[in-house]
Amino acid sequence: EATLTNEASMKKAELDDCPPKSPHLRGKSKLIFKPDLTLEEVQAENPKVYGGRYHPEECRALQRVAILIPHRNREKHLMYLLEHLHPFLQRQQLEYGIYIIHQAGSKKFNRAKLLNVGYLEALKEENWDCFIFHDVDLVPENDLNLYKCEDQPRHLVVGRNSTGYRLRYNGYFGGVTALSREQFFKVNGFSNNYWGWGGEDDDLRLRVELLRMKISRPLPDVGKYTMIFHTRDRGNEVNIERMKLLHQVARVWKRDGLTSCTYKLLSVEHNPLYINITVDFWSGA
Ligand code: UD2
Ligand code: MN
Repeated sequence: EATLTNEASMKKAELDDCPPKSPHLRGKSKLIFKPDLTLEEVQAENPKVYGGRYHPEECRALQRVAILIPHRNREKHLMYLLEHLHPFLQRQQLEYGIYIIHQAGSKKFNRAKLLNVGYLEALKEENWDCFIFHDVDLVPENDLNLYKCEDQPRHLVVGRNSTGYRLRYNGYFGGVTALSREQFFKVNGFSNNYWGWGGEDDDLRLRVELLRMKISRPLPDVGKYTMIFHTRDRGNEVNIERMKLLHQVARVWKRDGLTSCTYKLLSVEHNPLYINITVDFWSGA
């Protein structure tokens, strides 16, 4: 087994770098969500993905990218996202892994803390260059929207179908964001204290600004997403504490984040199309 792994990585090292612009990009495409789609079909459409990971065969990818998706009870959304995201990322010639971070139990949902867990756990298996923090229900419409990191944090959702494809408000940093390993480490990740809906994305923006980084975005025509319709989930009710929390970011960010993220890891499973990490935030605490 050790020899096999060595041979595989030697083969990768011999390849030339992928070109700055992938020849496989298509631009905008019409998204279709087949009502009777199954995960087996998505698997059959993606024979080159192993254990949730892929790397181009023809060249050495410019970045290694981990896609982190917070999840609970959205299986259908997850299936549609996987169906679209795998070919999308492959057309971009990226080396990538898709991680689903699943919150066990039915207590209040914590998107931000799940994403901290994803970052910490993904780095245990690969030194990823770039992290994409991705809602499960947002499907990118244009493959010119590159899922890689730059010298400043990026916000990839300029608009979506449900809001007329306009930025929701100035400074909005929700939905899908790209931060390099170093950028996310510098801001100490997300806050762990946002339980329920809202605020955690603004908190991350404030951290980024406190560290004098500048957020960049793709052009409106490129940063387009379809959000699969949903209502507010049970266990993710609006967080009425969020304004109070947002007022203390500058004071607490150094001790609330990656450095204070405690959790109980229940399982890490390498499924064909994604790596599933299940965590519990309460047991023993
Ligand atoms: C917005 C933001 C989102 C986040 C949220 C506030 C956009 C496009 N998205 O999403 O990034 O800031 O507001 O917290 O602006 N989830 C589950 N199961 C649940 C609840 C949530 O899997 O029971 C995950 C899932 O990945 C979902 C995400 O959390 O996409 C955000 O939750 P939402 O979709 O209910 O919130 P939404 O659309 O207002
Ligand atoms: Mn949503």
